[in-house]
Amino acid sequence: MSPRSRCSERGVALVTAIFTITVLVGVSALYLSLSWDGRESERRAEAAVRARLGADEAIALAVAELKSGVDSGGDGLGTITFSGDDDRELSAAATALGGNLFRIHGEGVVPRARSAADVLAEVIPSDPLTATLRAAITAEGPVSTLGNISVDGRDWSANGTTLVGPGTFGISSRGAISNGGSSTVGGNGRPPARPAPIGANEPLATWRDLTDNDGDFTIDEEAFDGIDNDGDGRIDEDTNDYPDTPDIMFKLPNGTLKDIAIARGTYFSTQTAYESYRAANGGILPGGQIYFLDFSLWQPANLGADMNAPSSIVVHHNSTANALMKNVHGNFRGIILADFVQHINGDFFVAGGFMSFGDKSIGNAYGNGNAIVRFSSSALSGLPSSSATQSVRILSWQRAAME
Ligand SMILES: [Ca+2]
Ligand SMILES: [Ca+2]
Ligand SMILES: [Ca+2]
Ligand SMILES: [Ca+2]
Repeated sequence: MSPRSRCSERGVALVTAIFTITVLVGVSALYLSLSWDGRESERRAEAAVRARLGADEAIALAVAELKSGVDSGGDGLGTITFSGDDDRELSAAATALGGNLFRIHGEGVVPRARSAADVLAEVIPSDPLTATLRAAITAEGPVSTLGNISVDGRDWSANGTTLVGPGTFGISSRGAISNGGSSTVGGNGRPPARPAPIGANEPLATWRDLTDNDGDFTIDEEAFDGIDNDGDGRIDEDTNDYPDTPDIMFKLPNGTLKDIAIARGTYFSTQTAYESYRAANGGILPGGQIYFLDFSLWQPANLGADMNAPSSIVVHHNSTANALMKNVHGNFRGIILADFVQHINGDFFVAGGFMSFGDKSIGNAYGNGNAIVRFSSSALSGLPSSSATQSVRILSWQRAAME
């Protein structure tokens, strides 16, 4: 073999080696590039899922605020902002659309991905407590009216300014009713007058409606006492007497209204505590609440410098049913459940009704000044619920485009 041909062979081998190395390097680079791309797209896919779950979680938290009525961050009901140490940024905001409808926009942001969703939600309020009152003033004991008080059982609008129907009695008592001074009483379609027109007062009310309300062929068989007296599995389904307590009147177990008020921060064991609460709310008793005042003498009983909305429930009742509400003034929409009432002052205005639970041997004296008590079925149908949470129905849930 000539030196020339050996040289040529080495050249071929070198070229082959260089080519092989080049191919190997190329294949390796391609492999590395493909596997990098694969991991990156996996990371992006995982991030997209985390962002989407984050947006959904933010919306779920906003819905929880709407349900509970508790604004956890103090930034508005239905507004959520959350930065986790897991690199997630969650946010949601609820916008009221009118009625009970809300639009909730939620976003989830994580490294490599963002996601958003829009939800249309309807808040469904819990069933309100309902009170069937026989009159603007309903009492177990005797009732006397004095001064210039005007008691009107005709049906007024929820704020007591517009007459809407004939309504019910002005005053109903299981005992006697006397209308003294210049007081006037109206009801059942007749305006307040002196003497009270026929149908305005209901003295010696029996609380039996002589109707078989539950269809068991027995009429008025139940004591209104929170107990299933006839053992048919139903409590107070066809009653024959005055309800024993405010709880029983609402068909709740005894102690329920007090427990609700304690849970909602509207229970007061002293008049001082009640007055501090009222002062902190600008002198007005906020609406939509159940207030439980658990002290024996409330004097003067001030229900607010201006009328609350929506309706509230005020219970002034103690364990011996002898709490006294005296020198009542202010403005109120809803129902006042007291043991005894003595003297309603000149500026007092109530739309809704009064009901008292004290022993029938002790009287209630309503009167003084130009106080006005007006029955209002709409004020009584807008009472708060015994349930603290409302339900939320999701009407639509859409992924939103993000930049
Ligand atoms: Ca019956
Ligand atoms: Ca009945
Ligand atoms: Ca029963
Ligand atoms: Ca009963």
